[in-house]
This record gives sequence, C-alpha cells and structure tokens, in this order.
Amino acid sequence: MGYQTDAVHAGQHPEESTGAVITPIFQTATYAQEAPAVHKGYEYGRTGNPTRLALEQNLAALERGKFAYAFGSGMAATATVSQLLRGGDHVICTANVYGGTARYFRQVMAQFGLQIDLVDTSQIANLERVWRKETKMLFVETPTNPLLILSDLRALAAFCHDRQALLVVDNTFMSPYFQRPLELGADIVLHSTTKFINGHSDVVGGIVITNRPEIAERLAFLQNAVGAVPSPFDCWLILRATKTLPLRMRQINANAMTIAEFLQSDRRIQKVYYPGLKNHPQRELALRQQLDPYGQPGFGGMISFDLPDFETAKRFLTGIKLFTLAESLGGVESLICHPTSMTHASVPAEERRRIGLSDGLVRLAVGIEDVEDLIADLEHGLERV
Ligand code: P1T
Repeated sequence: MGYQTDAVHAGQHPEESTGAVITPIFQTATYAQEAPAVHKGYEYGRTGNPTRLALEQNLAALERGKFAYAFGSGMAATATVSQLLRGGDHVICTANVYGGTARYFRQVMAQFGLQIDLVDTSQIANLERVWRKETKMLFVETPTNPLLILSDLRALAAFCHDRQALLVVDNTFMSPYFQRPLELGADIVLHSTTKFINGHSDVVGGIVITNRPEIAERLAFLQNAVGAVPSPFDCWLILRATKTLPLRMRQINANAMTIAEFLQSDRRIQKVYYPGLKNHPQRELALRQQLDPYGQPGFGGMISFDLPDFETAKRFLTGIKLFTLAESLGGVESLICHPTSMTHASVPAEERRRIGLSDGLVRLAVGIEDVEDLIADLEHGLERV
C-alpha cells in the first residue's frame, strides 16, 4: 500500500462486535479467560492490549519494519533497547544526542557495568578509535539534537555489521516520513512518539521497531518483563495522530525551509543549522538519506541558530510570542527553546563546549502555522538583539 494509505489504515479495521470504524480504547487491565490458559490472545494489560497492538502495527508499517513495541516515553524505549545488552558490553553513542539520552547512558547504565563512549558519529574514524572487542551497539541520532549533525546510516550499518554489532537509530527528529533507517540497514529504530509522530504535544510516548525476529522476540519479552508500557488512551491518541503524519510533515518541512532561509539572510544571526540550507556541510548526505516515501528529500522542522551569548538569547526569547518557549518538538504548534538551560542542561558545560553547543544557541521546532506569522514573530525577537 502507499504510505498515506498505511498512515490512515495500517493496523486498523472495523471493530468486530460493533463495526466501530475507529479502533476503540480498550481501557482494561485484564481479560476474562474461559478456562485456565484458554483466552482470546490477551491475558493481562501489561503483556498486551488491542489499542496498543493497533498502534504498534501502524508504526511498524510507517517505518517499513515488521515488529514494533510501544513504550510509555522515548526514554523508556531507549532504556528497554539498552537492556538488550549486558554488564561489560561497550556502547558507542552519538556525542550530540538529546541530553536525556546521554544522561541515561552515563548516569544509569554505567552503574550496571555498561561501558560507554560518546563520539561524533559523523566521522567513521572516531568509531575506529574507540571500538573494542566488547562493542555491541552503536546508538546514533541523526540529525542530532540540537546541532543537526548527520551521520551516514548506510555506511554505519556496514561498519557495524562487519563487526557483529547492532546499529540503533533514534529517528525522532526526522519521523518515519522523512527517514526510514531500517531501509538503510539499521537493526533497530526508536522514536520519542511524543514528538512528530503524535504531533499534538499531548502525549509522552516511545516506540521501538525492528525487522529482525530474534531482536523482536527479546524486545517483546522486555516490554512485558520490564513493563514500561503506555496507557491504552495514549496509544489511541497517537494512533489518531499518525493518520495525518504525512500532511503535517510536509507543511512543517515547507515552513522550516522558508524560516531557515529567512534566518540565514539576517546579519544579526551568526550561524544557522538546517540540513536543507545550501551551505550546510552535509546537505549532500541529507539529499541521499532523508527522503519521503515518494523519493523527495525533506529536512524536517528543527532549526538551530547561534546568537552571540546567553544574554542576547534571553533578550531574543522574551520578544517572541507565537513560538512558545518550551521543551519538546514535533507538534503542530511552533516551540522555541534554549538548549543550554533547558533540554541540554544535564550535559556538563565542558562537554557542551566540546561538541560546539554554545550558550547563545536557540532551537526552533517549527509547526504548521502560517509561515508569515512565524517570521513576523522571529522579527520581533530579533529587534531586541
Ligand atoms: O521525552 P521522551 O518521550 O522520553 O523522549 C526522549 C527523547 C529521545 N530522543 C530524542 C531525539 C528526543 O529529542 C527526546 C526528547 N527531547 C526533548 C524533550 C527535547 O525537547 O529535545
């Protein structure tokens, strides 16, 4: 089926007992059994839920994968994927990941004996430098949060598979509409569904998708054994949102391109980070790797730019009204954030400097509003710079 058809229909069919067109919210913790171990495929709400299953099947289809498992947050998805590993194993993670991901590996998994290196995964030489015989997983975010640095997924998949390690990709920033890492050779894809997939800033959730049956079996086990599962209502809200994912992503992408060009033409802004800009150092990779299901390139809705320092950024941010100052991204409404004091505050200052995340950096998550209104709002902020 075509991608938009899958977005609307995959995993869903009229409900059998009533004909309800929309998959119901099966708000139940448990299921009646006819006799011990005789049931309709559902035993207990943590183990399985029909609304959750519909969402999982829908998102598997959109990532062009076979198996998907839903979680209560993006971090719960990352945590469950990391439990595929054992103490003593070594993980390499993209240095400039979402701050919470770096915090999780450094401050939680390290306590369980996992060894971790954070490196710039855009350069394969960096992987060769830290690779060891214990390296079992490469955890990549592309483009990164918030500096929009890309990693070449096809090259990384070949590199990992030569060495019997798993390539895991956090695809939150592109959404499956503009990037499908399984098609490029990744073993596992995960998302914070809180972002573009749900797209309405009203649910926190996560999803993990794979094509490999042995990984799927272990993930299904962990989903039940660890239990970081989402509620049926949250699954239903996300399932409702994925029907419009292609429409939202196209509008977000068009708005973001216009805004990135506007920002780049303004002399008060030092540097704009957006892979769609002609001078982005990795635009050629973006054109190869970030494609919609119909083969058209897309660059997503995330834009960052440098103002001279924190004080200037603060003045700019207090002049903004339509973009809401808030963490998160991917909703229909535009958000703006100051990574150093907000999303990446848990990253040590020295590490932020090392990866080039300046105190004056501002991050936009562009929504679907009229782009003229968004630009007028940014102009108000720039008057204070
Ligand atoms: O917030 P949660 O649903 O647990 O997802 C964590 C997460 C994972 N991966 C990426 C790339 C993310 O951006 C996030 C969460 N990010 C923000 C809240 C933010 O404002 O960047």
